[in-house]
Amino acid sequence: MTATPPVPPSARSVTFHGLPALQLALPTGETATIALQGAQVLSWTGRDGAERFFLSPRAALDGHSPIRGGVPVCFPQFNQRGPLAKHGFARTLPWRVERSEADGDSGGEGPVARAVFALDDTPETRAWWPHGFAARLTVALSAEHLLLDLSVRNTGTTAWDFTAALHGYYRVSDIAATRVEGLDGCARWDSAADVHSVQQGPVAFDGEYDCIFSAAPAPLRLHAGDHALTLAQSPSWGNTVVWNPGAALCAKLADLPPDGYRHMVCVEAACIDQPVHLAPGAGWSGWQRLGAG
Ligand code: TA6
Repeated sequence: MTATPPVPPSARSVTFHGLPALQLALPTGETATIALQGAQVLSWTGRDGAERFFLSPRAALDGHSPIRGGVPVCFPQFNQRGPLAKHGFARTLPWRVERSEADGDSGGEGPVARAVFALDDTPETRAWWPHGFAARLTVALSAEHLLLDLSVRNTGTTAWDFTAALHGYYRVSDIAATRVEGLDGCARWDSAADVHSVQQGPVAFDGEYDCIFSAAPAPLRLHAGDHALTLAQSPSWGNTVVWNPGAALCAKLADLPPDGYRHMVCVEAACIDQPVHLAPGAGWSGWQRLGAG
C-alpha cells in the first residue's frame, strides 16, 4: 500500500469577486483570501467553511474604491484626522506580493501559509503625502488563527508621524446579541456623541456605536452569535476601535444594504491618540492575532 503524500499548505493567485487576490490555504481546509488592493484580507474561512469576516454584498469592488468589509488597512491616517482622504490611501492602492511561503510544520505549531504584501511611496503618494515609506503587511494563516502584522519604515530623509488601523469587519449573526468582552475599565471616547468615559462591562449595541478605547492589556473576546473569536493585538497599537453604524447611518451608506449593520461589527487595532513618530530609517510594527473557537 502506498501512503498518500500529505497536502502542503499553499499560497496561490486567484480572482476574488473580480479582484486580483492571493489565497492562503491549509491542508485541513482553512483559507484566507487577500485582495492586492489595499492588501485587504477579504475572507477567512475555518475548516468547516464558515466565514469569519463580513464583506458587504454592496461593497464597491471596482479596484480602487474603499471596500466595505474584511480588514482595510488604514494608513497613514486614521479617519479624518489629517489632510488625506479618509482612512488614508493604503486601502485604495494596489500592493504587491513581496513573498509568499507555505511551511509544513517547521515551527512545530502545525502548517502555516504566509504572505508579505508591500506598498512603497511613489510619485502619486508623494503628491498626497511627501514622505518616503515602506509598508509591509504579513498575513499568516495557521490552524484556528490568522495573524496580521503591519510594519512601517521611514525610507525618507525627514521625520514624519502617522496614525493607522487594522479596520476589521467581523460577521455577526445579529448585532443586538453581539458582545465585545475585555474592554471593561478602559478609557473610551464615544466619537458619535463626543463623550469621554470609562467602559463598564462588555460592549453591547443599540444604535450607532463609534468608540475609540485605550487598548486593553489582554485579548478581547467577540461573541458573534453562532461563533466567537479571540482578538489579540500588540502593545504597539495604543487603541482599539469598536464601530457599528446602526440602522440610521447604515441607510446613508450606499455600500451597505439597509440591514447590513445587523450582520457586522468592526473591532480595530489602532494607533490614533498617540501618532507614531518615525525618524529617517526608523521602523514600527503592530500585529493583531485572531483566534477562532
Ligand atoms: O473606525 C471607525 C470609523 O472611523 C467610523 O467613524 C466610520 O466612519 C468607519 O470608520 C468607516 O469609515 P469608511 O470611510 O470606511 O466609511
